[in-house]
Amino acid sequence: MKETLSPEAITRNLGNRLIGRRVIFYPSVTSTNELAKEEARRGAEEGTVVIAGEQTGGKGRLRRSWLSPGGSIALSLVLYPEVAELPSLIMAASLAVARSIAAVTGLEPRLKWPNDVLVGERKVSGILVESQVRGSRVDYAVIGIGINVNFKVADFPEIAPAATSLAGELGEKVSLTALIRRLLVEFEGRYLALKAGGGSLYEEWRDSLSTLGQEVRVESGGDVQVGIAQSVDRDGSLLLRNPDGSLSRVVAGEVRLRHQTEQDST
Ligand code: BT5
Repeated sequence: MKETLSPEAITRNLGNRLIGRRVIFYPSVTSTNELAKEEARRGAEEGTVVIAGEQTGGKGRLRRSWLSPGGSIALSLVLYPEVAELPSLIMAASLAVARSIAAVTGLEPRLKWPNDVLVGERKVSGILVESQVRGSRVDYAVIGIGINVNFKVADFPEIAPAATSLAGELGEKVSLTALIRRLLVEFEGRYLALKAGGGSLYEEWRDSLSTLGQEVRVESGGDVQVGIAQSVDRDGSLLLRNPDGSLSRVVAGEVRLRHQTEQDST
């Protein structure tokens, strides 16, 4: 049976101080990030969550699109962080996604730099952080999270080769409400720790990245680099060991493991 989401079922006895005190649900929207940005511009309280049953114009990074049919989780969080906290938002969000999936399903997701959550080698979730910054002031930041939960990726040939869903992995449906609740709790813990100056977020994120130690091909702004993904910095950038032994820093980009690239080209 199809699960109908309700803000009451998500917020009831959640126990959070900030995240999800207010939940707004729409059956169908273009993009929850767009609605969350409108909420932020209107001064919505911090921690407001916009959730959709499906998105018709879901967005990825770099003007790519994100598919969110019914059975997905598509939600966006409204936050008002400090500038120095911005790079940590993707860390807090990706860890919260991975840990909530693990807690609710028993699967063991891994993180792929910079913003993917994988089960096995396939993408199960993507995260899009958008912020408006003026000088040293952040007007708002919106964290958009998409998770493939109860739909068949085989029905969407454009993503099927590299994507998976939780139900597809488990062979049974997962409660959207339970996963969203756990996600909000996992995120709040990390966000409040970040605000309090807690330092373990970066280490936890770094240690969960399956990309590190691998030979990778990085595409960034039309530029392609090949090397070993050596580590990540506290600001979230990737440190790449080049074939000549030097290190370069990649701030944003697309990473492919070399062996996958080779498979693609055959
Ligand atoms: C992302 O972009 O992974 C960020 C996705 C963020 C989606 C959330 S949903 C709630 C909120 N509202 C929005 O409008 N967006 C956020 P990127 O790394 O650029 O990956 C996009 C690429 O992933 C696409 O070009 C496809 O190849 C692939 N893709 C699209 N939909 C997918 C899906 N459902 N599962 C796996 N891969 C997908």
